[in-house]
Amino acid sequence: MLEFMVNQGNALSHSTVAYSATGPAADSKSTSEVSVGAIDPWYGTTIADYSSRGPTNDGRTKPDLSAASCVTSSIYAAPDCFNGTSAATPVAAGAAALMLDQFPMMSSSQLKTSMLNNATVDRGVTGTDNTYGRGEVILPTPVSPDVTAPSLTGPRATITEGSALGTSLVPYTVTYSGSDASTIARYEVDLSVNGGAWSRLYTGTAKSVSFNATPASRYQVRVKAYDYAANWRMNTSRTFTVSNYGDASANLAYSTGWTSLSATSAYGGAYKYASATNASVRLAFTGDSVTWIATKGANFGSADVYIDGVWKKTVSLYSATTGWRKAVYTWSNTSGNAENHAIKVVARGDGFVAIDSFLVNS
Ligand SMILES: [Ca+2]
Ligand SMILES: [Ca+2]
Ligand SMILES: [Ca+2]
Repeated sequence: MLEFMVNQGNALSHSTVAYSATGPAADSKSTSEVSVGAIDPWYGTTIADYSSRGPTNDGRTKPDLSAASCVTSSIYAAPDCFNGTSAATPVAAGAAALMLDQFPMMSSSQLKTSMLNNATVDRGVTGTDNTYGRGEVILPTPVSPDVTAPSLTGPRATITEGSALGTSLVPYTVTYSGSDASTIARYEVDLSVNGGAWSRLYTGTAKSVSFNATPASRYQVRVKAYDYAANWRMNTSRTFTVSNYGDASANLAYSTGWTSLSATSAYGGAYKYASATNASVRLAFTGDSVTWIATKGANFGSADVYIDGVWKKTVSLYSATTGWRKAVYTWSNTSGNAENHAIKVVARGDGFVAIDSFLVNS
């Protein structure tokens, strides 16, 4: 049904649903949009008869909230007042601006959620309704502003265990962790290569990010953690580089019984393998982490890995399909600084064990 009416004697208007606008002024499906009902007068608790009711034509509850209307100002002095949802909307916007001033890192949709959850008082029927929305905007008692920067551990960069190397590139994972009383709003992670300018690697709330490193290049990562009040702390890693100790490296001390095999898919074009129980290889290195690169396959078995003579893990190289350049094991020290350590791989005798390379982060 189409109804026509005369609006204050000035213009011919039409209405489709009682109390409802003929069309939306903005996309009310937007997660950042706030539809505001008018409580008139401002000192009352009752919705104005002119304030649009929900639901929307597609059944969503509206308005989102309500705010005071019929307010006085330098322009609208008592006994006159500025009314309508035209007045209620800037009242809600002013409250939103105050909340944003306290927590400037909130996104618009987070601000909307925070307003609904923390700055409304229920009106009308209990709970969210199609007349008042979540309720009337009443700002809570101000809390002491957060002026404390987040705490931040890391960043720490290590070769990604379980990954497959490229023919040259080495997948790295950068980890870090922040905490804050008003929670972490976001991290910004930057990467510098060979002392060059910082480039943005990541922005978001995840506590790790990946990048590919080239052996012998020098890297630095830095992480900036923001809380919602826009306090921040930034930590920068030391400069690090990945050193490749290939299967034929003179630094690798092999027991007897190892055979070298050329394979174009292997890292550096070759790997060594052994199958005898206790066939072993040892690498003494200086770094903060070491990664064993191996070939995997159906005839492959497992090996025990020791760091500085202490058993760490039994690693299986079995795979139904052949896997090349696999980072099968990564060990990291606790300090994050380059130290002298040794890794030893000892075959368990249940199949082939492959040494393709050891990569050291130094
Ligand atoms: Ca209600
Ligand atoms: Ca803080
Ligand atoms: Ca190799």
